[in-house]
Amino acid sequence: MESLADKSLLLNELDQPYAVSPEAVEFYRKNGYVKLKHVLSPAVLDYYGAIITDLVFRLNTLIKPMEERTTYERAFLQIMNLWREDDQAREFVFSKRLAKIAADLMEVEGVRLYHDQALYKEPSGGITPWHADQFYWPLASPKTVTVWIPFQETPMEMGPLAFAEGSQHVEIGRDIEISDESEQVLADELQRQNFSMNDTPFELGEVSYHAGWTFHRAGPNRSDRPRKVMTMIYMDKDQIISQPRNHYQVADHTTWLASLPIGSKPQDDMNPILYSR
Ligand SMILES: O=C(O)CCC(=O)C(=O)O
Repeated sequence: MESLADKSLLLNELDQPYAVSPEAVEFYRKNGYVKLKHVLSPAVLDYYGAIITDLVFRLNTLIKPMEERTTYERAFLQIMNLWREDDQAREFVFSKRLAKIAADLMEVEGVRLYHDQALYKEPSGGITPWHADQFYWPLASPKTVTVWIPFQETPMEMGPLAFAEGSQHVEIGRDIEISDESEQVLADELQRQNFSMNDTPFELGEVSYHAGWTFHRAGPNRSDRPRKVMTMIYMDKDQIISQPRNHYQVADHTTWLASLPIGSKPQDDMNPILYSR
């Protein structure tokens, strides 16, 4: 059990700004992602990792054996909007430190939460196929970014997140959902267009931020431990809801944007502003 003093240290860390260097902003603008070290301490990762892990295993409903799952289901357990389930998960998701980094990288005045999601790749979990997230989102501008936070050091055998550098600038494969087909078609196309790939381990405390249109994937989890990851998806606070272009976007409009009118801004109830300058 944390003492009150220890807990306030953790909360303070989640609130304090992290210095994003001009080089990191430039790297993100060019490559559509950036990996940043020493963003969260082992104490914060330990404490909130335990809370989020507990929620994941309590709320998870995907219990079929691996052999009976689709490629998507083999990739991870996916539990969404934990901030609405638990006050301590909300403390983590509402971290100003993490939200300000998102605003700094996107070079915007402030960010709203689109939603959060825990992505736990179980031991023997499969690949996360190549994809770009914004395919799923009825959002007008490309000013969206996901922070990917591993709760443990993540060596290659656990399936760290990998990125096709600069792929947010090209309009390939923007109509393909996560699937065996996306893995095949996008791997071929990204290679044909000579995109270099960053596929490297994550140290403890290191996180990545990737833009909504940046292509990314992850390898399988060959270790005997779950790859525990929490993510938050942020959008420019002035983001506008666009006409859904596929059935996933229709569902997202209802689930994450409260079915607000097309052309309007998301609202605080479902999509709170987490940082504003
Ligand atoms: O964690 C993974 O394997 C995939 C993560 C991902 O696709 C995302 O956060 O957008």
